[in-house]
Amino acid sequence: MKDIATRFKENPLLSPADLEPSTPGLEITCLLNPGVFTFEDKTWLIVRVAERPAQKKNLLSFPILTETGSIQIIEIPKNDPELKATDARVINYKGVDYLTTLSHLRLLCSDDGINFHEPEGYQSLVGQGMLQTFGIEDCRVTFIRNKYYLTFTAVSGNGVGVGLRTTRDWKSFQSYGMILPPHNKDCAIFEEKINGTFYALHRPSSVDIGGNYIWLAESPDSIHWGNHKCIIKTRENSWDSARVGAGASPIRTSKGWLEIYHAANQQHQYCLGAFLMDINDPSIVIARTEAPIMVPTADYEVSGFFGNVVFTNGHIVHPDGDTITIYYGASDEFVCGAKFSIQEICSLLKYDHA
Ligand code: MAN
Repeated sequence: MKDIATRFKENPLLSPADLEPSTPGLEITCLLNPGVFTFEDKTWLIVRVAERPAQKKNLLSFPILTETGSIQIIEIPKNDPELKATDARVINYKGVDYLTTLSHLRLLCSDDGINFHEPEGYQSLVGQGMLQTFGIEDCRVTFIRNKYYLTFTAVSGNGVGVGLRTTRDWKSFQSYGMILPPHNKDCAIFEEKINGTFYALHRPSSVDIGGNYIWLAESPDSIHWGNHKCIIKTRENSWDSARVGAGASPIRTSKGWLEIYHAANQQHQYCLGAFLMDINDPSIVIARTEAPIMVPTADYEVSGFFGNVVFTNGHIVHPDGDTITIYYGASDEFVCGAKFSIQEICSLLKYDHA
């Protein structure tokens, strides 16, 4: 299927072998889903680094964090009848779910938006406490008034929720624990307050009635969220039939807030689409793309740790006001870049399909 993304010819920009593992005995299995921001005139990625030990033939092994922050390795014989391992990303053992890798977040920067390196003097962000023992993932970065707000997925045996940390200098961080409890992820705070109120998109999941839909919430302080509204649902028999989730913060355009979102179908293929919200009241969805704007087609998107995935949670809007570079995770293993035109995305919005 054709899409409207102009992929960087340098893709993949980053592969697991490009960085050093955090800890002796672990390997980087996946580099994926970077949050994106500008700081000191450079483009920065806060990339998800997913690690595990080198896998032995008959053993499945993965790290988890203890509540005090040390790493513990769990090893399970592959032929154990109590092991259910059908998804590369998550397993169930003796009735308990685990992730097959442990993720932390690492800072990279670049002068040209293509070649990234790890600058000296900046530390990784790692899981802290009992709600992040399976790691932290997929960070969105929102910049409001000299402060960066980091919303990320916090995973533990207690469930998957949204954590918040803030920083001004990327060296010291303030942690606010879990701001949206399980099951919730894909949280992106708007880069402007509307009438003095913070807004965020997020993705609670309902196991029985309901589904995996995008919701909007309001907050007086970015920590306490309320007035939740469900604004974007999955569509039957479509590329976005199983799960939908927000990408990065919405982009202000003359037509409204433009959000690029990801969605999976029943076969776990992840594509990108877009929708438009009213500029003064983002709970009003004005329009939505019918077809995806990006579909996994390149080799590095089709095959990898978890193939057929393009997933974005970070972008840069260029000074021309029309070009955006999205950075994205390809097949849950590589970090890639692609350019879009905001006008072209807007031309594909269907005003009667919201
Ligand atoms: C899903 C996938 C994984 C992720 C977990 C926890 O299984 O998105 O990549 O690690 O959720 O967030």
